[in-house]
Amino acid sequence: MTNSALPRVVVLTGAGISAESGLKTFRDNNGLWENHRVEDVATPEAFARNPALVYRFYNERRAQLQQAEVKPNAAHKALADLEQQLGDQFLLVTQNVDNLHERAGSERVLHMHGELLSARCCASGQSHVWHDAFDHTTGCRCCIPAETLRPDIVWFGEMPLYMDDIVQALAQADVFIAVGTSGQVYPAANFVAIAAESGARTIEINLEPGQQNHLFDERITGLAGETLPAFVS
Ligand code: BV8
Repeated sequence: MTNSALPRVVVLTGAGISAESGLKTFRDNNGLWENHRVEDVATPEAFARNPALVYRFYNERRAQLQQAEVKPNAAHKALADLEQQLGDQFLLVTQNVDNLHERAGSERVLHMHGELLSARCCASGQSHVWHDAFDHTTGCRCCIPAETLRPDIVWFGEMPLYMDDIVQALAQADVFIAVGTSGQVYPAANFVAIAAESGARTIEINLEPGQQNHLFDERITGLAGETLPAFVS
């Protein structure tokens, strides 16, 4: 990104922004799923050990995301409106793998932890739209054989996506806002420190103080669906 286009407002979202849309967060259910810690299911080792379990984990979350009642909420819409107002002075980075930001109208969303509705070919690294018939025995009808198909997700121990762009934007930001994240997962948890280091005004919008709350200049506590629209209006 050239300096002139560098965004002045960088927003990081986490699972909490999608909570009011009906999607579970990671730590509300204690990060447990089928008696497995998420950190134990969302890893390359877990996928190598038991691909069917990992597929089930993501198929369940994809099915939940595609339920009719799961829609973007006012917080997603507030960020889409902010992007409309600020144009390339605005950058949205999300840790979430759902598509609610896009469905709310956000046009440029950096999914640093990948996307639930996308598949990846381990051989080429290419991403493809997820077909529901996928699994580790059938692969993808048109593009990815079973043996190289995986969910297009950044697992624990894997490098998140877009890191160069994100760090460059944080280093130039005037404002950094974290919404609905517990600040427990790195490197996203470090973003507030990078932004603060470069003099940005930092704001945490969360239901409760996150693990990095001491690093923020300001904290707004409450439901993102109420606090964020009020904050950006
Ligand atoms: C990396 C995809 C290095 C999966 C995710 C040991 C081994 C390996 C690595 C590590 C290790 N120890 C530490 C690490 C680093 C590790 C890490 O940080 N671990 C943590 C657990 C300590 N990080 C990594 O592994 C990262 N990679 O370090 O790579 C490297 C270097 C070189 C080369 C190669 C590699 C990769 C991390 C990415 C993992 N993938 N997601 C999936 O989604 O299935 S992380 C996962 O956690 C999700 O993306 C989620 O978004 C993210 C963070 O969680 P939150 O979004 O914050 O959600 P959470 O539930 O925690 O909090 C919700 C918050 O919302 C709460 O505060 C709540 O109060 C609030 N809230 C709730 N409702 C509302 C609300 N707020 C407002 N309104 C509401 N209504």
